[in-house]
Amino acid sequence: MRIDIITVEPDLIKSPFENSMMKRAIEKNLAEVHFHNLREYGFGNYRQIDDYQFGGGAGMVLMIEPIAKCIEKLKAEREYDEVIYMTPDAKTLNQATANTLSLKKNIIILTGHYKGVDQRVRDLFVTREISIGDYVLTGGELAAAVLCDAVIRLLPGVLGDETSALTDSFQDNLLAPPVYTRPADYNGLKVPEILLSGNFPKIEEWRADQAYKRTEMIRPDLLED
Ligand code: 6GU
Repeated sequence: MRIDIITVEPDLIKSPFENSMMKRAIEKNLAEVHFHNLREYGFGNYRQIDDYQFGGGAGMVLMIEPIAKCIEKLKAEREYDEVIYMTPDAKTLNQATANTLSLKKNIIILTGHYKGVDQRVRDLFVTREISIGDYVLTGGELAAAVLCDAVIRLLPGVLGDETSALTDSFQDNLLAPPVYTRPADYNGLKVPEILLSGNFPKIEEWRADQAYKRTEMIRPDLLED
């Protein structure tokens, strides 16, 4: 999978890709990630990329031309399955969307800043808009890194244990059950007996029950869909 990220703050977004799982995925050539500094497509000596909004109002808006130049350059080089715009005024990211995107070959992710982008960018280029939750971030960069993490870890070969992505919270729309490791007794706080029993069918039953109870308690909304 190839991901092209268009951003005003490349340095802000790079570090998650240089560590841990995403770094390994990139080193193993399972994911290819490229950063494009929108500023390089700006106007004039100051490389201007934003301007005041028509109709008045606080906050600068990213202009269409620099973004169009960058997207059109990329599209001339290869075909893209999606152009995703990260913005708080969109549907929120969930596991189903991450699963869908993990099957794509080439995607562009555009991250907004300031008051966002000129609406015509969204009308003309964007195929999907994603928010990561009901709160406002300064820019879409961290949100884009979150999206990439959720997607890249699903690519075949990225996670060591092939089954582990399938038993994540949300893969079945349930929260994950509690997990324990050594010691079996910490100052009298004991690990549930069933986990030490070696009875794997019973253990799976217990885990499913715990996942359901935890979901009912913390995220009953997940049980509604
Ligand atoms: Cl994608 N961008 C911004 N700026 N804020 C957000 C967001 C995205 N998702 C949640 N809050």
